[in-house]
Amino acid sequence: MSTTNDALAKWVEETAALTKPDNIVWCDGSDEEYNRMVDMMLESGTLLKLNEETHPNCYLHRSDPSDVARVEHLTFVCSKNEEDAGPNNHWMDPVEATKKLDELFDGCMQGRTMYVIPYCMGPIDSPLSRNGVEITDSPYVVANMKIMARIGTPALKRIEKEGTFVKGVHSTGDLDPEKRFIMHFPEELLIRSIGSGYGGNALLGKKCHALRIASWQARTEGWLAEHMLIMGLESPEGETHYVACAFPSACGKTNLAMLIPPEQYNGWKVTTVGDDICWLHLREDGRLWAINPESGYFGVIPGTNEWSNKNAYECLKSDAIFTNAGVTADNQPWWEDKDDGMEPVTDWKGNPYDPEVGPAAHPNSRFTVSAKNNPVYSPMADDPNGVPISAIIFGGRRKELAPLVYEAKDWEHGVLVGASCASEMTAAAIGGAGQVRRDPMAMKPFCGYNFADYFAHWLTFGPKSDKLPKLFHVNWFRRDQDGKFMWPGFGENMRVLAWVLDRVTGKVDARETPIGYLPNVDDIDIEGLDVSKETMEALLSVNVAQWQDEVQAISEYLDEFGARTPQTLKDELAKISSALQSKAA
Ligand code: OXD
Ligand code: MN
Repeated sequence: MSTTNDALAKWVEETAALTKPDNIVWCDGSDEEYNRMVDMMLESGTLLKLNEETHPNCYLHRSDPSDVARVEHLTFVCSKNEEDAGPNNHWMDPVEATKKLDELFDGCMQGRTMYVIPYCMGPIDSPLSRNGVEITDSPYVVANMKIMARIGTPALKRIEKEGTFVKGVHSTGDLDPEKRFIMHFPEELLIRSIGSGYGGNALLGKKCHALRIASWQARTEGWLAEHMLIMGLESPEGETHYVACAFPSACGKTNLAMLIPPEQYNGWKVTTVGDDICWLHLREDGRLWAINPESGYFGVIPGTNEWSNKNAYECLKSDAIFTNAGVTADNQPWWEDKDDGMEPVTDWKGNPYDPEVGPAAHPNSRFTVSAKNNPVYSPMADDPNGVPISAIIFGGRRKELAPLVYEAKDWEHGVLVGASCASEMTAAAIGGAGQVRRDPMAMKPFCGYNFADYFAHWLTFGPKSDKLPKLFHVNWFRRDQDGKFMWPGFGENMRVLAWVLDRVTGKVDARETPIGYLPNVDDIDIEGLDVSKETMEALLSVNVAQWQDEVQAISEYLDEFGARTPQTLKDELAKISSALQSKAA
């Protein structure tokens, strides 16, 4: 196989000349090809077969122990102008970066096969989708890309018709962390990644293309590429609203996207359009329409059980790739809080399991599974038009301060709410777990350009339409004085979503506070929950002194972006500051 697209043919040739593979394979995306990759990896020991009876067609991959998460410190945006990457990104001069990478890529595929994977992010027939081609020397990447994106012949046909595509070159290199780089050249729509096989660093359609490069593309083309789940909420009356939620990595997007409503919401139907990435376009009808560019889930395994996420748990029963899970004596995958009464015998490194040494599954162990495995998969995920979004919900993981839920006063205020999100870091990236950091719109690791310009881009939508989604903020992670979570989370989050929908449809009033509209305490249904009214009052209160400190911290954060910070955000912050001031007085 080859291609009629000259630019693609030439780039593949040039890449092969540099990396010197033994042979080149163009991926057609077929099931046979997937099976061939699996067989090869079983042979080489890259994959291990799991219990065929309990987990048909499931495999375990154990990564190099140094290669288990995204590496933000080794991830660069190499725009021509450093200011365009902004203080939110590591930057390297593109000439210097190219020189460094050319040396590392030189001959790196000797003795290996080079795979060329044409892919399409989004439904093949959607004008909102975008094309890419990943070149890789990893069969693990080919197999995972097959699950995560629409790859192969249909994507290549689309590329040949449209001409444009994002280029991504990936090599696992020798997995030496000293020679690991994930580099983005947005002006060239180019990604070069070496030294890691981990999903976020190696499946280039995902974070590198669909977020970092796409966010840049989206700005120039007038749309938004966001780190958001997309879910459908259908009421018993048959009215469906779609909401998009931006939470940082490993903060429960997959769980929320597949939520099973508690008993008193019988008759409600939740469906998943996407669990991680959302591309938003403003249409002639004045609404923001969303597609999920992916076709699979690359989810965090630990904590997934029948109660926390039954739908994900079901997804994992067949046709899944597990990366860095533990294993039971009868060769079933195992992880912390699986709660199935089984015991692991082997840990994620392949050593005999010893709780004194560490967990059985790595805290950032992952599953890769087709979205079609999800019992509540929304067929709208394949609709070329996407879905209209009624509400966008920002959030983070914060022990204190941020209430359970609040609504922004308008679009401009909502952009400030998104821009000032902060969250405790998780195991999804190497370093810093537990530390609170600003994570605007959950895009800190993923925005491919200067955050100040990104905020300004968000603000441009405000004047364009009066039918934009309402903007909200949630925090499922508040803790009490004993460190215990105050809100049960998981399926019970439906109670908060119900309030959000009531606000969208104008069915319920709210209290105006300096930080936004908060629910009246009785408007969040807590029937059947072990949560007291006092706890709800605490979850739905605004601590004026703490918020005054927060406003100061947000102001300092916005100043980090210098003159590029939109004045509108500063004005919005000043309004909050003076409202807090009058409360304090
Ligand atoms: C992910 C992440 O894998 O955000 O989705 O790290
Ligand atoms: Mn993510």
